[in-house]
Amino acid sequence: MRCDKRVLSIQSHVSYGYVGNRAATFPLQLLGWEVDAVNTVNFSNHAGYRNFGGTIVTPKDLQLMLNALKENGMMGQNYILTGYIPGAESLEIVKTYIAETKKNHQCTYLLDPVMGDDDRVYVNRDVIPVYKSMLKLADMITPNAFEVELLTDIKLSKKENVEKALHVLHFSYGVRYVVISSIAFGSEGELCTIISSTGPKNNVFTRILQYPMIEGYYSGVGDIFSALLLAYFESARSSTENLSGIDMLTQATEKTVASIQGVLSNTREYASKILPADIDVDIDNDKENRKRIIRQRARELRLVQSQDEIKHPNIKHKALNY
Ligand code: PXL
Repeated sequence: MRCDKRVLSIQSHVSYGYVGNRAATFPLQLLGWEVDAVNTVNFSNHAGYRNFGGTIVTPKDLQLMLNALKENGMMGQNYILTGYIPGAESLEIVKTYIAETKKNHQCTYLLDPVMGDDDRVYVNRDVIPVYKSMLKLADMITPNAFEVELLTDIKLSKKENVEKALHVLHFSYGVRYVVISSIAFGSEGELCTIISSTGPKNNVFTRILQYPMIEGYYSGVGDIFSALLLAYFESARSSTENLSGIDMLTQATEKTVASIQGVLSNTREYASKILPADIDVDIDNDKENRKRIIRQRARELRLVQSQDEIKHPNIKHKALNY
């Protein structure tokens, strides 16, 4: 029997902290999902720390894992989520696997094209054309503004350009649900903008949600964003409310933003307590290095401590027509 809430999640693994599958799995399980996690890297901590150890899963090993899932009849998930996959060869393997799965049974694919942020690419650039070729397989995508620019070659500096880029994603690539997870328009630097848009089968409907920018950079936020969007989207889709596509996507986006604000608020509160206390970092006595590590560690998301915020998001910011 197929489970309605079962997701294959292909992302990174870290031992310490929360990015990739470590950011996605716990919130999804908390919301009642079975998560079949395939790890693309096996690192000590995220790459934002100066020092990290571990290995990238080789394309061969990734292929072996996916082959075994197939041979054992373990490909019946009704959702697939992909995130940090840092090389083109592995991404091609994932693409082939998803194409086969989608031929085999009805399944919704959320592609988060994790490539970079703030004009900085943090994967191998050879993934860009592969992601472009995967868009036709995707039902939903959650790029940030920089990733939209990489996928569409359109700079998102102005409002008209956002519409142009959405047009390319919906019509040239055929993606039905697009959520741009963060845009900072020049003069509105204080506000963070999220765009949710549906097409192309019906007309394009686009909504905009804005909230005050939360200062500081927290790794893994994009990864919980896509995981929660998937979960809240499915709960909107399976609800008895009979919502339209854009209303399902909007409800999911509003809940996702609310949850993440809760997680970030708990994280900031914790960081403000531990930073002055100079927690026990048992490392060499290079003072600057020690301080940097403490700051990084203080910014690890407080997921385990934010279960209420994830289960019962308190929506404060509503989306409007664009
Ligand atoms: O959140 C993106 C991400 C995923 N996986 C790894 C990372 C990062 C960002 O730093 O280092 C391993």
